Amino acid sequence: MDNKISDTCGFESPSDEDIKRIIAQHPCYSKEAQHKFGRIHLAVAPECNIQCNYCDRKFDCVNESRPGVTSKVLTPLEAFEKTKQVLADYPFIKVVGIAGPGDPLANDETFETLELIRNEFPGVTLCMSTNGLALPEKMPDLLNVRVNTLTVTMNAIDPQIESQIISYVNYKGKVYRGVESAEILINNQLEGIRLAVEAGIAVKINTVLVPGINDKHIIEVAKKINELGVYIMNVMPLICQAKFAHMTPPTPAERKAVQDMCEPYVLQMRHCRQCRSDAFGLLGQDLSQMSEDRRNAIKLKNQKKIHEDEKA
Ligand code: CLF
Ligand code: SF4
Repeated sequence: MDNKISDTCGFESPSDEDIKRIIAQHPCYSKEAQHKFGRIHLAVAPECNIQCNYCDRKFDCVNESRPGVTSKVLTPLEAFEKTKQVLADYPFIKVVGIAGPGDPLANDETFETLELIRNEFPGVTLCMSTNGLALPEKMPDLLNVRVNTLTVTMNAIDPQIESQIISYVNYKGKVYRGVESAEILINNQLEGIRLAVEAGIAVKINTVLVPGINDKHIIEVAKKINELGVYIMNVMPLICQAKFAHMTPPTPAERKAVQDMCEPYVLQMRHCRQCRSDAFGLLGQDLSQMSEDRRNAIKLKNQKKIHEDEKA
């Protein structure tokens, strides 16, 4: 029998109880949790190893984050200091995520940052969002820092369709284009997802709905990820920029129709806010975009609540 990857690197898979608790406190994995628990994104990963046709590299990774504002890239130490401060000020933040502005797995700083945070905060949920190209080879590193929740952006399982969405992949020092690049990406995504599920990581798939290209195909992605044991799927509307600047984004009704079609196969996330790669706070209440006064008011309100809870 094949060794599991978790066996080969001494990783202990979380118990079912741990996974349930992690999901219940994760604002993206649980509809209910979004109102109670927050996340902080650390923008430590500027480089990317693929080129999506809807991505303008001046901005955040559109596979997970809303583009339009360039995030300030932090060093691992700056990110660590920021995390310490934010977790102390806003204890309802339970998840620390890395989602760009490029691909986390194409940047060594991702793991330097996660290691600092894991050592200081062993109980925090570590989250990451990736295009999945480097996932199989980086899986030991993910397990080493104990990433708990992982998002892979997967827009197609058919290389012909995927090749219309990406321009190239840069894999092991070589640039691939066309169907060949799509085959490499899809194979690595599927293998990476398989390894992550096997190791007990709760996996989410983001799929960008690109009208006229993958709209009728997304149901095949849903069927496949159901087989692989993925927990939840997030169908995101295309943001039209770069090579796809001339296209028309899906309407909310078109997106809902795709979500409804996929729901029988895999749980659908319908509350995504396409947040920035440096966002923190509750989804839809991004503290990074608020004035100091407003942030302080929220901080005080929370401190008061904690004080009251302690007295009760
Ligand atoms: Fe961040 Fe993504 Fe983790 Fe959530 S976001 S890395 S899974 S902690 Fe959430 Fe934001 Fe949507 Fe992402 S609302 S863009 S799905
Ligand atoms: Fe852009 Fe993200 Fe695609 Fe990389 S993975 S090209 S950063 S959208």
